[in-house]
Amino acid sequence: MGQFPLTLSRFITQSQATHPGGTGEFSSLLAQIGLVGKLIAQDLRRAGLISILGTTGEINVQGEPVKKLDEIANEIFLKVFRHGGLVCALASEEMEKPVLLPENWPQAKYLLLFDPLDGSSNTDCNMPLGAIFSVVMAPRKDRMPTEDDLVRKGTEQVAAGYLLYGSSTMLVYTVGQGAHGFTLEPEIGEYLLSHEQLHIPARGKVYGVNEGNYHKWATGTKKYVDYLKFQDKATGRPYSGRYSGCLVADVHRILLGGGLYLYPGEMDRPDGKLRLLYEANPLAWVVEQAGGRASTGTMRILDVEAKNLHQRVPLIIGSANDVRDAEKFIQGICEP
Ligand code: AFP
Repeated sequence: MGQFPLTLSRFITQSQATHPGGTGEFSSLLAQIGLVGKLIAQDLRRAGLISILGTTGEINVQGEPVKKLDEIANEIFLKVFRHGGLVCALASEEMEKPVLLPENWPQAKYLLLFDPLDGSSNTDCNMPLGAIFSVVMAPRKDRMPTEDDLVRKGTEQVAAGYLLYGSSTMLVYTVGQGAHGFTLEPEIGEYLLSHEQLHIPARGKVYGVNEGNYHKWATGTKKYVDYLKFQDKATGRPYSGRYSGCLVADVHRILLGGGLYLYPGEMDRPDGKLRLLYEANPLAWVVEQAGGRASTGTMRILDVEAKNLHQRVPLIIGSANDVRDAEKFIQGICEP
């Protein structure tokens, strides 16, 4: 009989055993993320049948219409972590202000930032969706964390990753020892190790970007995307365009097969659309841990100074050599 695949909790326990001082708390924290994933996936599977598609009529802090499923997913994160006892403050892309959990303090030492439902325009058409999470430590033991304590640089993350709701549900995470992927086995309700030590190829043949925004891009970005489409067998061009409207799904494809995803700055939106704390930082860390690169076009994402909870940032992420090429075009160092 073949070897039975490792479950998420067993994999984390084994990894922790190699780290003196490991308390087992990460194992519980990631198990709670896994539980969130199961609960949200369950709702998504039946969404068309139980009147939870469409919008709530509200506009969120990002100025976007709130989908019913955005709200449901956000509530699931809050419920699971409020009762989980490991987190004492949470911030979400969907909420203007963080939720502080004094009832979990001082024993809870983690702070959680999350995008509860990434790609929510995909909800009504049965396309992939995701969730993204980032964990940092509460900086002080002598007082409850404040909003400012959640606003941290990407290099300060202690765990990060995403849930992908596609043809299967996956959890991909890093705690700084590589990036690993688990697939939910629905029959037994367990996440099983399916992608150990992910490694992104140094170069790919796929690019993902919303080209409808082409006219708003800076010249360097336009030149780079034109370059990707230009035929040149020696450098493997043209690249194939793949864009789902769900960052998690697009980055996951690139993590497995190489290439790059871009959400660049635009004329009227120089920092682009994506959020530093809920989207760019956690995905940047996962991709770097898999050997890739994540950049604003001019600097490493993980080194960007975080100034506020809902800060936006241009994101170019994927295979190291592809991202380097994009940086050269954006910085005007390279011409086609
Ligand atoms: P939501 O998380 O608000 O649904 O936004 C999705 C997203 O942040 C990311 O998942 C997509 O790649 C990107 O926005 C799509 O944006 P455009 O519709 O502007 O291409």
